[in-house]
Amino acid sequence: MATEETLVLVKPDGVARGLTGAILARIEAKGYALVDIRLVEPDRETLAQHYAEHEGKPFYEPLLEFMLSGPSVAIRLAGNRVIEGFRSLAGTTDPTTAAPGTIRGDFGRDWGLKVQQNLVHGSDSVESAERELAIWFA
Ligand code: DAT
Ligand code: MG
Repeated sequence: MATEETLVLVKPDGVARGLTGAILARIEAKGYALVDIRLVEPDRETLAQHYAEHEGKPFYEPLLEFMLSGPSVAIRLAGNRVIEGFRSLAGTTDPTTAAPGTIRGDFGRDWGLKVQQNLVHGSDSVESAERELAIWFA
């Protein structure tokens, strides 16, 4: 058994739409452990660190603006292969085409939806998880 930790964010759209509880229910139903959880209002510098890999891409500025638009919920989540497992729960990046049964597929609204409004973030590797957890749970 490979117990791991990952960083999950319920992004501003998820918090604003009152979906934090529904998202947490899926995480808990899967059996993952909430190690730490907090409401966060990150500044631009924190977000620039978090999304450093995307700097310079066309969606970078809109992504940061969106992430600055309201509070998020940051979660330190533990479980067996939780990094891959949470990304599977979340679904693919674009909520318009994310599979039904996933957080993004079920809660992503199709009208005027922007790709960045995809409700959650999950680390994509052990290295990313360590780096991102250090940013959000310093
Ligand atoms: P993920 O969040 O699935 O790991 P990512 O790391 O490639 O996706 O991108 C980070 C965020 O940036 C993603 O959650 C939403 C936004 N994004 C990615 N690709 C995009 C695109 N083509 N247009 C608009 N926003 C995009
Ligand atoms: Mg990513």
